[in-house]
Amino acid sequence: MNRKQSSVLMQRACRTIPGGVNSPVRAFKGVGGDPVFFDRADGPYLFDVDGNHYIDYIGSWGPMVLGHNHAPTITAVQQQAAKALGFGAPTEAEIELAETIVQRVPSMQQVRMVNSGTEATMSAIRLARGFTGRDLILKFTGCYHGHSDSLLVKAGSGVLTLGLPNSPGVPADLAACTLSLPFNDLDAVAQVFEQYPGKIACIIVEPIAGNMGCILPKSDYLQGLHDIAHEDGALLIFDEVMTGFRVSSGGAQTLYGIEPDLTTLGKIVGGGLPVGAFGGREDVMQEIAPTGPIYQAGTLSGNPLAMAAGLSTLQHLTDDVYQTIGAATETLIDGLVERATNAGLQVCENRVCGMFSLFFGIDQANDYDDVARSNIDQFNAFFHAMLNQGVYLAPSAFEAGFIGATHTSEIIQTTLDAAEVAFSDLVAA
Ligand code: KE4
Repeated sequence: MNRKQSSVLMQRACRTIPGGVNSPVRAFKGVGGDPVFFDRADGPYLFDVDGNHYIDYIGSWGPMVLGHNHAPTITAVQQQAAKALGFGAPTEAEIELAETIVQRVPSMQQVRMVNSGTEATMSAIRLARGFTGRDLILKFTGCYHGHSDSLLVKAGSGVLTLGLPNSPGVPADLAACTLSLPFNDLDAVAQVFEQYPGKIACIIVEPIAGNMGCILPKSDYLQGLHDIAHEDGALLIFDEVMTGFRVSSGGAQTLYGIEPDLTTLGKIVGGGLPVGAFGGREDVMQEIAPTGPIYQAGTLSGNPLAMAAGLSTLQHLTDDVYQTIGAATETLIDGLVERATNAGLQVCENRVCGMFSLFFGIDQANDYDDVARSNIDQFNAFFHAMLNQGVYLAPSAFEAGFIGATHTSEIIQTTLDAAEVAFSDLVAA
């Protein structure tokens, strides 16, 4: 597949942008080779600058759950753009999106809009520390919550992809306030709360991890986190930036029936435009300025274009759409496992409505250590074999894949046909 123009653009980009990208995981460092530069997208398809097209399993890292170029959403943004791009003042659209969020996510009694998932989690952490008067926070190895200082400790996603244990530039004193434990290990959580009684402000967790590959919580895990945190007076924060409005209309918390104290959102809630949000218990949210002393702000927070895109997306995410996406997820993953196994490859997978990961060379993936043991070279070879057949997967074994409403049965079948070729190439190599 000829991607010469992408390579030319990458060389040009590197002259003015570090690594040629505005977010590290796009740089293909994990899988090797030059990233693909895209020109346009439609439904499940991406079209690159060399005229190639690909079935898209990233969807802008989650937001494009209705498919690219979703007509009502494009129209909503165009109509708002014709009125104003922004005010720096309140609008009714912000209320409409807030009302929609709290209606769909019952634990979120109040919500504040921000401009990214990072801002959402950074703000939620500050709120938890201010509300509890405690400094320590607990996260889990391989979970990624954006790039704010306190959360770049044993993080996932691009930090894992680039093999960075932590990030330079985070003061040691601040990093020391972040405790990190293996995901899915409830005993370790109980022990750390015994070790630091009354000191931990919050637990922040991806209820379904998506930044060390897709990792599902063990059956009692989330309830255990909830109970241990509350027994000690700590808050439970569900980082649903990835799972929010993806795995169900109310996110992972609705799927598992757990009510966190705070929830962070991003990606889908902005319909592809820059939006994050954090919210939860009203008594906690009231501590945020201007009603409370804990400061948080943003020039473009609640931007009307972004509100229009987010509102349209949520309004079109009906129960039927989730059923369609769920069925497509099952068909794709069952088909991938069947074909890989028939080719003689050892694979395992984790899947949930609209989100999945395929792992090579291991028989289970329950935490970061499992994924670290997987055959990354085989994943990378699979990635490129699929890319060269017009299927665009996440360019890292430590990411999740995303399925949207426009991944029809024909699209899934085309993907499975490409995978059959890719698996046989792997075995033949
Ligand atoms: P952003 O600041 O990138 O909008 O959101 C950070 C974030 C927070 N929490 C979770 C659970 C997330 O998955 C993310 C961001 N996800 C990555 C994909 N693994 C974004 C892709 C990128 O970094 O370019």
